[in-house]
Amino acid sequence: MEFKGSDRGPFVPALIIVDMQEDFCPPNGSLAVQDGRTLAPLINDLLSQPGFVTRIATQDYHPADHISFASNHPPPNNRPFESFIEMKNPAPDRKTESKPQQLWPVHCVAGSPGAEMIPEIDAGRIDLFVQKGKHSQVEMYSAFADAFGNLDPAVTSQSVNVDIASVLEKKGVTDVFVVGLAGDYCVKCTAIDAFKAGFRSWLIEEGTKCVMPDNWGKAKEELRVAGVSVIHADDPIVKK
Ligand code: VGL
Ligand code: ZN
Repeated sequence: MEFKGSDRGPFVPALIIVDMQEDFCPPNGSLAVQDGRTLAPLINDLLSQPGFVTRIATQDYHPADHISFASNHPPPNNRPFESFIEMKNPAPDRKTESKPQQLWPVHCVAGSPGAEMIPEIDAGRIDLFVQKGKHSQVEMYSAFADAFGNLDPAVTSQSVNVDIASVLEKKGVTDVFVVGLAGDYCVKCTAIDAFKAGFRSWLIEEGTKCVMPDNWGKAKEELRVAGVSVIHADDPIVKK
């Protein structure tokens, strides 16, 4: 892969495919994103491009008692998609900090069929699977950090199986390309945190779909303000 610009220094790209899992896809996913499965051909095309120094897939990977599952909370404030509960920072020195957490249907329970990658994705080309959201008491949309932005491995090692920023740094990655599900949650947060971690961050618009499609305009603005470039699949930078 080649960058068609000039004077930007080294270009060492990585691909991050976010949460292309059964529970996020029709027809049977418990948190299905409309047309989520239709992203597979474009993602496989990206996977087949030779330029990426690493190809990483993330998986939402929750314990059954995860704080984001509506059914783990008492009524009346336990309506999936609608209710929010107060979530505490799991960092020992930040326990007084809390923030509202949206509730979801049970999804992507570790080891369950819903947590599996969809078989349409060419998993043989994926170098590393990042499993996130493993800590029962905290949400983790981004593959880089939990909902409180915790980066200390002493805290995050309970939420995620690998420190993705270190993996990318060791490979000399300069640029991260992000696709997958869902554009308004895990894809957005992962792309923003990639930029925060010091990588140029590119989100390929045709490579994502939103839980709530009406959210995409607002999400794109948040991404832009946060330093992420939302680009198209046929832009020169993603062409071989
Ligand atoms: C996601 C909601 C809850 C996502 C994960 O992958 O975008 N959304 N958990
Ligand atoms: Zn989740």
